[in-house]
Amino acid sequence: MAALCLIRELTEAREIVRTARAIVAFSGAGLSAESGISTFRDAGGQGIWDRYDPQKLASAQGFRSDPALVLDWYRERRMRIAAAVPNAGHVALSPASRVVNITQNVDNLLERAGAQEVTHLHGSITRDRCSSRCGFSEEVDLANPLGLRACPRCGQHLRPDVVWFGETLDPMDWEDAEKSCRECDVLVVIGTSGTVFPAAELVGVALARRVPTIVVNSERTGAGRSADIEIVGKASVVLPQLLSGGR
Ligand code: BV8
Ligand code: ZN
Repeated sequence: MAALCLIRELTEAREIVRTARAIVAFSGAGLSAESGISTFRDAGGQGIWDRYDPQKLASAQGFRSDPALVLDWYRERRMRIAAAVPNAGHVALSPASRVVNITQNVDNLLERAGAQEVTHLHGSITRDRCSSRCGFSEEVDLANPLGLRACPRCGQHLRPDVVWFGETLDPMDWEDAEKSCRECDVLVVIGTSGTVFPAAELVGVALARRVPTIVVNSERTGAGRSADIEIVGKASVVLPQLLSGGR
């Protein structure tokens, strides 16, 4: 029965995508899960980090209280991302699929799959920036990430150029994302629990315009209840079928 539902939902969703003019893909950690990047909810895996709460580590407070611990966490994640390979879900979201990518993810797997102009609402783990915002920032070698170090311009600590809990999103990124969701004619919500705000509010922007909203998630989520179509399946399996239809 479930397989029949999946086929029906996928067929309906493909038709919506096929005829769409402006597709926005709003993604979360589930998009990179099959590339071996643990999600925030499933972070309680076997790794060292299952003893820590990602929300505490991904915070300015956490960095202030133990910068070395937080940077160790980012070091581990950076090396894992360097070793990861974009999965078929990332590839399906590449330029050929006419998709505007807005992601909560800080990894660079969409770019490595060929996607251009990805909006990273929560920043990017590929860069370090000055913790006192003096303006210094630089790309880091994900395969050989450096530890705690001083900003060469002002001497304060450098930190990953990501948005931590309790920090505001980059206004330009937020404005771009909201505008895309106001102008799209279909929103595909991929691999997100919809628990992190204000990012999760983007779904509401599309729903308020009665724009068709398609949720792709390996589990049934709350977002599915308000969406037009909920496809329960893995991103790397569903997205190539959903987006490969061309015009
Ligand atoms: C802010 C960067 C002003 C760091 C991250 C209301 C409005 C505004 C703010 C708040 C608000 N309510 C609460 C807040 C505060 C807070 C917040 O949202 N808290 C939550 C937890 C309640 N928000 C903030 O602090 C934001 N700042 O608004 O500033 C302000 C400040 C304070 C108070 C008010 C206003 C900043 C939030 C940004 C935090 N930074 N990342 C880093 O990554 O190192 S968020 C982090 O969480 C990641 O970006 C990650 O993407 C995200 C987790 O969400 P998901 O992506 O959804 O991942 P998750 O693991 O939860 O779910 C994975 C899903 O995938 C699951 O559904 C699973 O079923 C599915 N899945 C798994 N495998 C697959 C799959 N699906 C498909 N295929 C698969 N194979
Ligand atoms: Zn500085």
